Amino acid sequence: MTAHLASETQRYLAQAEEFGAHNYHPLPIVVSEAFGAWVTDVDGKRYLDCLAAYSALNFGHAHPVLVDVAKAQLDRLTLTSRAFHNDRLGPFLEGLAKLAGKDMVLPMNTGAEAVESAIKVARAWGYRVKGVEHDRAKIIVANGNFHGRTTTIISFSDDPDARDDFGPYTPGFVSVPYGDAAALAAAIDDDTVAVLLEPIQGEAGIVVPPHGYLAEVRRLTLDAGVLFIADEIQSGLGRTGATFQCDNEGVIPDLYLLGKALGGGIVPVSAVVGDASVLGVLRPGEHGSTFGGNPLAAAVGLAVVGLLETGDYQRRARELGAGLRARLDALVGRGVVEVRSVGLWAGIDIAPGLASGRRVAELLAERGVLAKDTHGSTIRLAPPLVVEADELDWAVDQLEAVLADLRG
Ligand code: IF1
Repeated sequence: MTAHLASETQRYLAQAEEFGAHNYHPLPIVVSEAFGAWVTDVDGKRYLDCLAAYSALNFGHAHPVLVDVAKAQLDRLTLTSRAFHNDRLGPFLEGLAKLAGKDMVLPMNTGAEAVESAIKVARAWGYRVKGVEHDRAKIIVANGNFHGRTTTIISFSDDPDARDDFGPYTPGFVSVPYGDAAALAAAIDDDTVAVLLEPIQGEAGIVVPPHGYLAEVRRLTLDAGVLFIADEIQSGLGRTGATFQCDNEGVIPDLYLLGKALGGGIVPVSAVVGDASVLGVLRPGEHGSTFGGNPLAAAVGLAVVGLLETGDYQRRARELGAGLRARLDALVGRGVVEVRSVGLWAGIDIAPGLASGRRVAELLAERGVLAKDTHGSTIRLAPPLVVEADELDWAVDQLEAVLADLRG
């Protein structure tokens, strides 16, 4: 299988196979360095990165501003725990809160931690503010969701790969069809404390709900006294041409869940961002994290906020995304059955029977384009927002050629 690969790559593949848990099936590419939208493997081959670590690299690999901030902080202070204050956390919390137009930030590390934190906050808010009977809180989620890999989060997943054999499962979640506001309305009852949704479902294949769905969810949750929690961990921070995908729908959730690109592709940084009326329910000692809000993460996170405040990355995603979408639409009927995209985030459904998404990703890699398949036959494109128009054109040229070869 790997005989055709260069020797350096083969060596690393064998090492990972022998010593690593087999919870992934990566493409046989061993990246050793990267800058901007391009990565280089151990054998010197260059690839255009059209995955951007699932949108954790919105600002590209080794963004100079972010690397400089990280390097400076490494020589000053990297960790204190939250037993003490540090001089980087406050500026980050204020900057992020103001970027989101909210009062308060709960800093964590991974996206799943932000989701888990929001579940705890929503439940505590339900009992302490809304007056829901203890241990009866319910949170409405959507079919096809992906919010992380912890046991509570996979308890409300409907993906067998994500949840099978990991029970017993955490109760208190109700799943409804994504995009169906009437179904969501019918699921709300007196024990409902929150609705948790991805504004666009990423892992499901960049599933964009009908325009107006999120606004209707916001109206329903406001009317019912239920929190609206938007998981913008993948859709947020410039990816869809706005600071948050909720902005594109004119919606302000009670809580934004952020992660991935918040750490600039350098350190894990996540956060729950919301109003004091919600996040203020937490009391000292009720929640925390060893690394949450550490000075290195906060320094990088504040620099990321600075990049987003320019609006440049959101504009690039909008403008470049329009050109990308036009190119991809031209592939429909030529090996592609459907394209979904917002900003620089696209899901491309390959014609059934032509090839699996995995096979298309392998063939794209041979041509120097890194992309990821999802759910069988969808290819995701999510390049860093620093990508150039001609590079995107070149990437679509490679996809066009792969499809032409497959169609024979
Ligand atoms: C893997 C998927 C994407 C996320 C949303 C929370 C999290 C994620 C909307 C949790 C994380 C990552 C996880 C990573 C691959 C990637 C992924 F394929 F798994 F589903 F993006 F679609 N909310 N998504 O997308 O954040 O704890 O990972 O920091 O598990 O392989 P995390």
